[in-house]
Amino acid sequence: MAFNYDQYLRVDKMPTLWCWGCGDGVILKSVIRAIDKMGWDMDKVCVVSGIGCSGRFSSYINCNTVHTTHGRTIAYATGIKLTRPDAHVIVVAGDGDGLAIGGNHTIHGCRRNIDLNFILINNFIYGLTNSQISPTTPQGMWCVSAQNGNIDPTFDACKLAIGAGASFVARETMLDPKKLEKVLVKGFSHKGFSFFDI
Ligand SMILES: Cc1ncc(C[n+]2csc(CCOP(=O)(O)OP(=O)(O)O)c2C)c(N)n1
Ligand code: SF4
Ligand SMILES: [Mg+2]
Repeated sequence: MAFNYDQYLRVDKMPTLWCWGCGDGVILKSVIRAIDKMGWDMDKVCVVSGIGCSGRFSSYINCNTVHTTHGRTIAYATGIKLTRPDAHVIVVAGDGDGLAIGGNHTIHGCRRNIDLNFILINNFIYGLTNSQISPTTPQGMWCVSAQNGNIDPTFDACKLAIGAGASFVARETMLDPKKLEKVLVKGFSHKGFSFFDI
């Protein structure tokens, strides 16, 4: 039987604002299937997202949601987890949000190893603002803010998370949604800071 996504989505918000073919929708569906596998009550799930195309995540999933300020997802999520330890808190941030403006917060979220699930939607670019370089933009790649190609070395988000003390670190692509779902279930089952570089 086909999986019924509707019960997990705010169908009144459809269609999404994401471009046709954007991976964000694939990640959203994988997260929903992983939540379903976990058997979590959606009244106990809280999704905290930042600003960017990835930030739209909290608009479409039908649970407790907070669409926060750019780069400050972990501060909000930490407060929520401290006041509601029974909640399953999922943070969604872009590579710009989580590694540039919010990089400092990401480091200390990993270090504190709070029981949060941090999903970095790493599309190697500032998507929403029309493609400026981010810390993960491949070297040499053309961007609106690097017309002759990005001169900066590329940042490895997983190495950062491991070094900072996250106790679960995984990298998976949205090109393999079934595998992504399994990795999400593994991280969601982990107690401590789960870092997903997707
Ligand atoms: C404090 C602040 N600075 C800058 C911006 C402008 N801004 C909005 S989204 C964004 C970057 C988005 O890139 P990323 O986090 O990678 O998300 P994506 O759109 O790629 O999912 C920026 C710089 C903002 N909204 N707030
Ligand atoms: S600009 Fe990029 S990240 Fe944003 S919705 Fe379109 S394809 Fe997705
Ligand atoms: Mg991005």
